[in-house]
Amino acid sequence: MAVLTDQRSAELFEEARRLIPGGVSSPVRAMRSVGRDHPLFLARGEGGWVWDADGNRYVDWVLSWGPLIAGHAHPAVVEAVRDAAGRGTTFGAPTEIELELARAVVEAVPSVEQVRFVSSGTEAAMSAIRLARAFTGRDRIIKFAGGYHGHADALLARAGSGLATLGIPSSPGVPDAVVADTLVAEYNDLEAVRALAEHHDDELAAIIVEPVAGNMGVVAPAPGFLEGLRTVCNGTGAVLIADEVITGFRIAYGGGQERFAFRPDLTCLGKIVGGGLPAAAFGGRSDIMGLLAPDGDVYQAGTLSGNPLAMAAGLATLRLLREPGAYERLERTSAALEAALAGPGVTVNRVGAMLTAFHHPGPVRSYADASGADTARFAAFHAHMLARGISLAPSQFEAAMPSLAHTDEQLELTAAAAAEFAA
Ligand code: KE4
Repeated sequence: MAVLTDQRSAELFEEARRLIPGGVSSPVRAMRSVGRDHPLFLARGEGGWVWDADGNRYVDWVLSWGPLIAGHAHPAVVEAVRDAAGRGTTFGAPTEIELELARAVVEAVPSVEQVRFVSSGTEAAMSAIRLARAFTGRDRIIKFAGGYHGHADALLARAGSGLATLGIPSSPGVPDAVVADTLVAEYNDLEAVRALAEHHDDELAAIIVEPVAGNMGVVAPAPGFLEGLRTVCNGTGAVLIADEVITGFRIAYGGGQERFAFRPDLTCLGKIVGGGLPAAAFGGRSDIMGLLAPDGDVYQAGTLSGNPLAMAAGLATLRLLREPGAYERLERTSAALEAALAGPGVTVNRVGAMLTAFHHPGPVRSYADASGADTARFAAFHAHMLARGISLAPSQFEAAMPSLAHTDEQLELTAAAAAEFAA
């Protein structure tokens, strides 16, 4: 399945870059970190397949960065969205279908007693941080270097130096003052978190963590790390926020908090919960969620929050995940992909249906480890695979997202293409 030409993508990109900054609506799509001078424009997807604007077919392991755990254009999801659209696309009012998805989320995610819908993971994380600050009356938050929680100002911080490790902006346009209360620690370094918490004790509002890091590439929590964060929060009165935008419904139906049996106070969800349409959510303890307007004074709002089409897509997707054998199928496909991508000089980190093939001798147990990956060799691997019709995330620091739709044929094609690179 060789790629014939990408002329149409190149032509579309020439116009796109004039009308849209960088030609894309989200930076990583530009495919610059794998050395391409233009991205592929995609036109159609079906199951684990995707076609680009030139008609080339690829096995798609990106699947829109995680929402499509049922694959592209799953008939049940398409039918649910089509049916909902026929009754109106948005009302700006509460709807029964929104309540149905809220019920499903509360039933699925162990720590979530109440939930509110938003339109992106960024909104979910931003709202959870505001809520934690209101609940505690404190301002300082701890995030982890290499952790990504969307592009809200307070979360676009990278590590400063020294114990204070006060955040410094990781993007122009983010005022120093906004990240002055964002502390940055190393993922899996529980001692560093304990020291920060001791140093900032009664100023600490929250710790926000991905139960499995997915934005430095996949890095699993060290044994005791998540429980240790729970203990730190219990000791300081800070709110523990689990950012399950990737892990939610993916590594278990109840997400990382089910798989690793830890209990956050608030949880952010995205991607899968919207079934491929713009929806995300944040939820948790009702004594915290109850501070939200209109019951409480913490303001948070959204025109399209709880959009009925996105609710329909989310519900249809969760129904597919509740079918008997769904997670066993995901595990089989993910283990097979792990084996397909393994090879000399490659360390594959996998937790359930999220994995990264680091071009790195290994082990990769931290952001510092991940940062040592050979990104040039990864870029060559990515190009090699793309030329053979296999689409991997165009960054060494992202995750492959196996789905219920991927087939043995697609796994075999992937393994064969990867083996050629290693040869
Ligand atoms: P969105 O605002 O992109 O819906 O969600 C932000 C977000 C929050 N939390 C986690 C753990 C996330 O991974 C994300 C977004 N993920 C990236 C890829 N890893 C989205 C891709 C993109 O930025 O284009």
